[in-house]
Amino acid sequence: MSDFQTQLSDIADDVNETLDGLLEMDDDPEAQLIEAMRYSALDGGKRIRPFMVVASADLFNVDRTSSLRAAAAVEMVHCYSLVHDDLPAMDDDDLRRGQPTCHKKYDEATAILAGDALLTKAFEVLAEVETHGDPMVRSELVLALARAAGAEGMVGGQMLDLVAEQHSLKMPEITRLQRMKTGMLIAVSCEAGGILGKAAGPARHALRAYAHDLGLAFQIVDDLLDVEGDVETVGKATGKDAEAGKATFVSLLGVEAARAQALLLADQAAEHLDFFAEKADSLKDLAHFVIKRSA
Ligand code: GRG
Repeated sequence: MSDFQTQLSDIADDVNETLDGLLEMDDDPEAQLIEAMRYSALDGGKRIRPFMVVASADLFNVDRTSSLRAAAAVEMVHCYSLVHDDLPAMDDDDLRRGQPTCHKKYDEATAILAGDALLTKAFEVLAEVETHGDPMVRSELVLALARAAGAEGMVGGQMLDLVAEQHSLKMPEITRLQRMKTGMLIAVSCEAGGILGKAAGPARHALRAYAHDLGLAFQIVDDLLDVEGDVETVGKATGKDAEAGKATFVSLLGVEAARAQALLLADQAAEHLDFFAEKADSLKDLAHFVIKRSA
């Protein structure tokens, strides 16, 4: 395992432990809800967004308890989006992270509620004093995550994705859609470190620029995996975009040009971090990991 993969896996273990503590099982009659939340949020997933939160917070020497709680909150929002995205009313998928999707394991109503509860739990965690002693910092985290996840961010992007099924989108529209649907949660994951560390403008600007380019590179690779990946490796159904007749970066650019664009964006993302010198090496490594990933 490379140094970077060890770091990614160590942070994933720490985030799992944090999520495990935050999503405690009990034997109340509604326990199936917590069980479904744990099923959807623990075990599995690359934990890229939590890595971004912790690594960006490390740039400012933020206490690990704070960054892991913020990382767990972002991952809860991500997991909620996957649970809802897999529902029959949305993408109607049976497999996620190599396991039955939440509504297949439980039922649709439980999956809707588990998603709702993961989303709200994320904001509860950010607002708690254990996340940061300064209420302004907690409030800034809540605001940034709400903006990234809501109608002007991920949920708005998902709506655009549904609308896109009836229209053939061009490159600027696809870029906007993907920026909202996946880019903004990636952006807030990097921004969170700057918020926790009360970073000054130039540092925040560098992180924002990095996240912008990395978000697009991530999405291009996601589109490539949908075309070239196989279900066992990717852990979810592939070929869905072509089946739905959706225009993607790959359908518009072609496989080779899309791959070249992802590489260029990852290099560009890493360059934005030169501002932090070698302290940002792990985030630079992440940019290259994202474009080489097979799942
Ligand atoms: C339903 C509110 C709502 C939003 C859905 C993000 C999203 C919006 C849907 C997910 C569908 C999807 C596959 C989007 C492409 C990019 C993406 C988020 C891929 C999954 O992220 P990874 O690769 O997954 O980080 P893991 O499992 O590693 O966490």
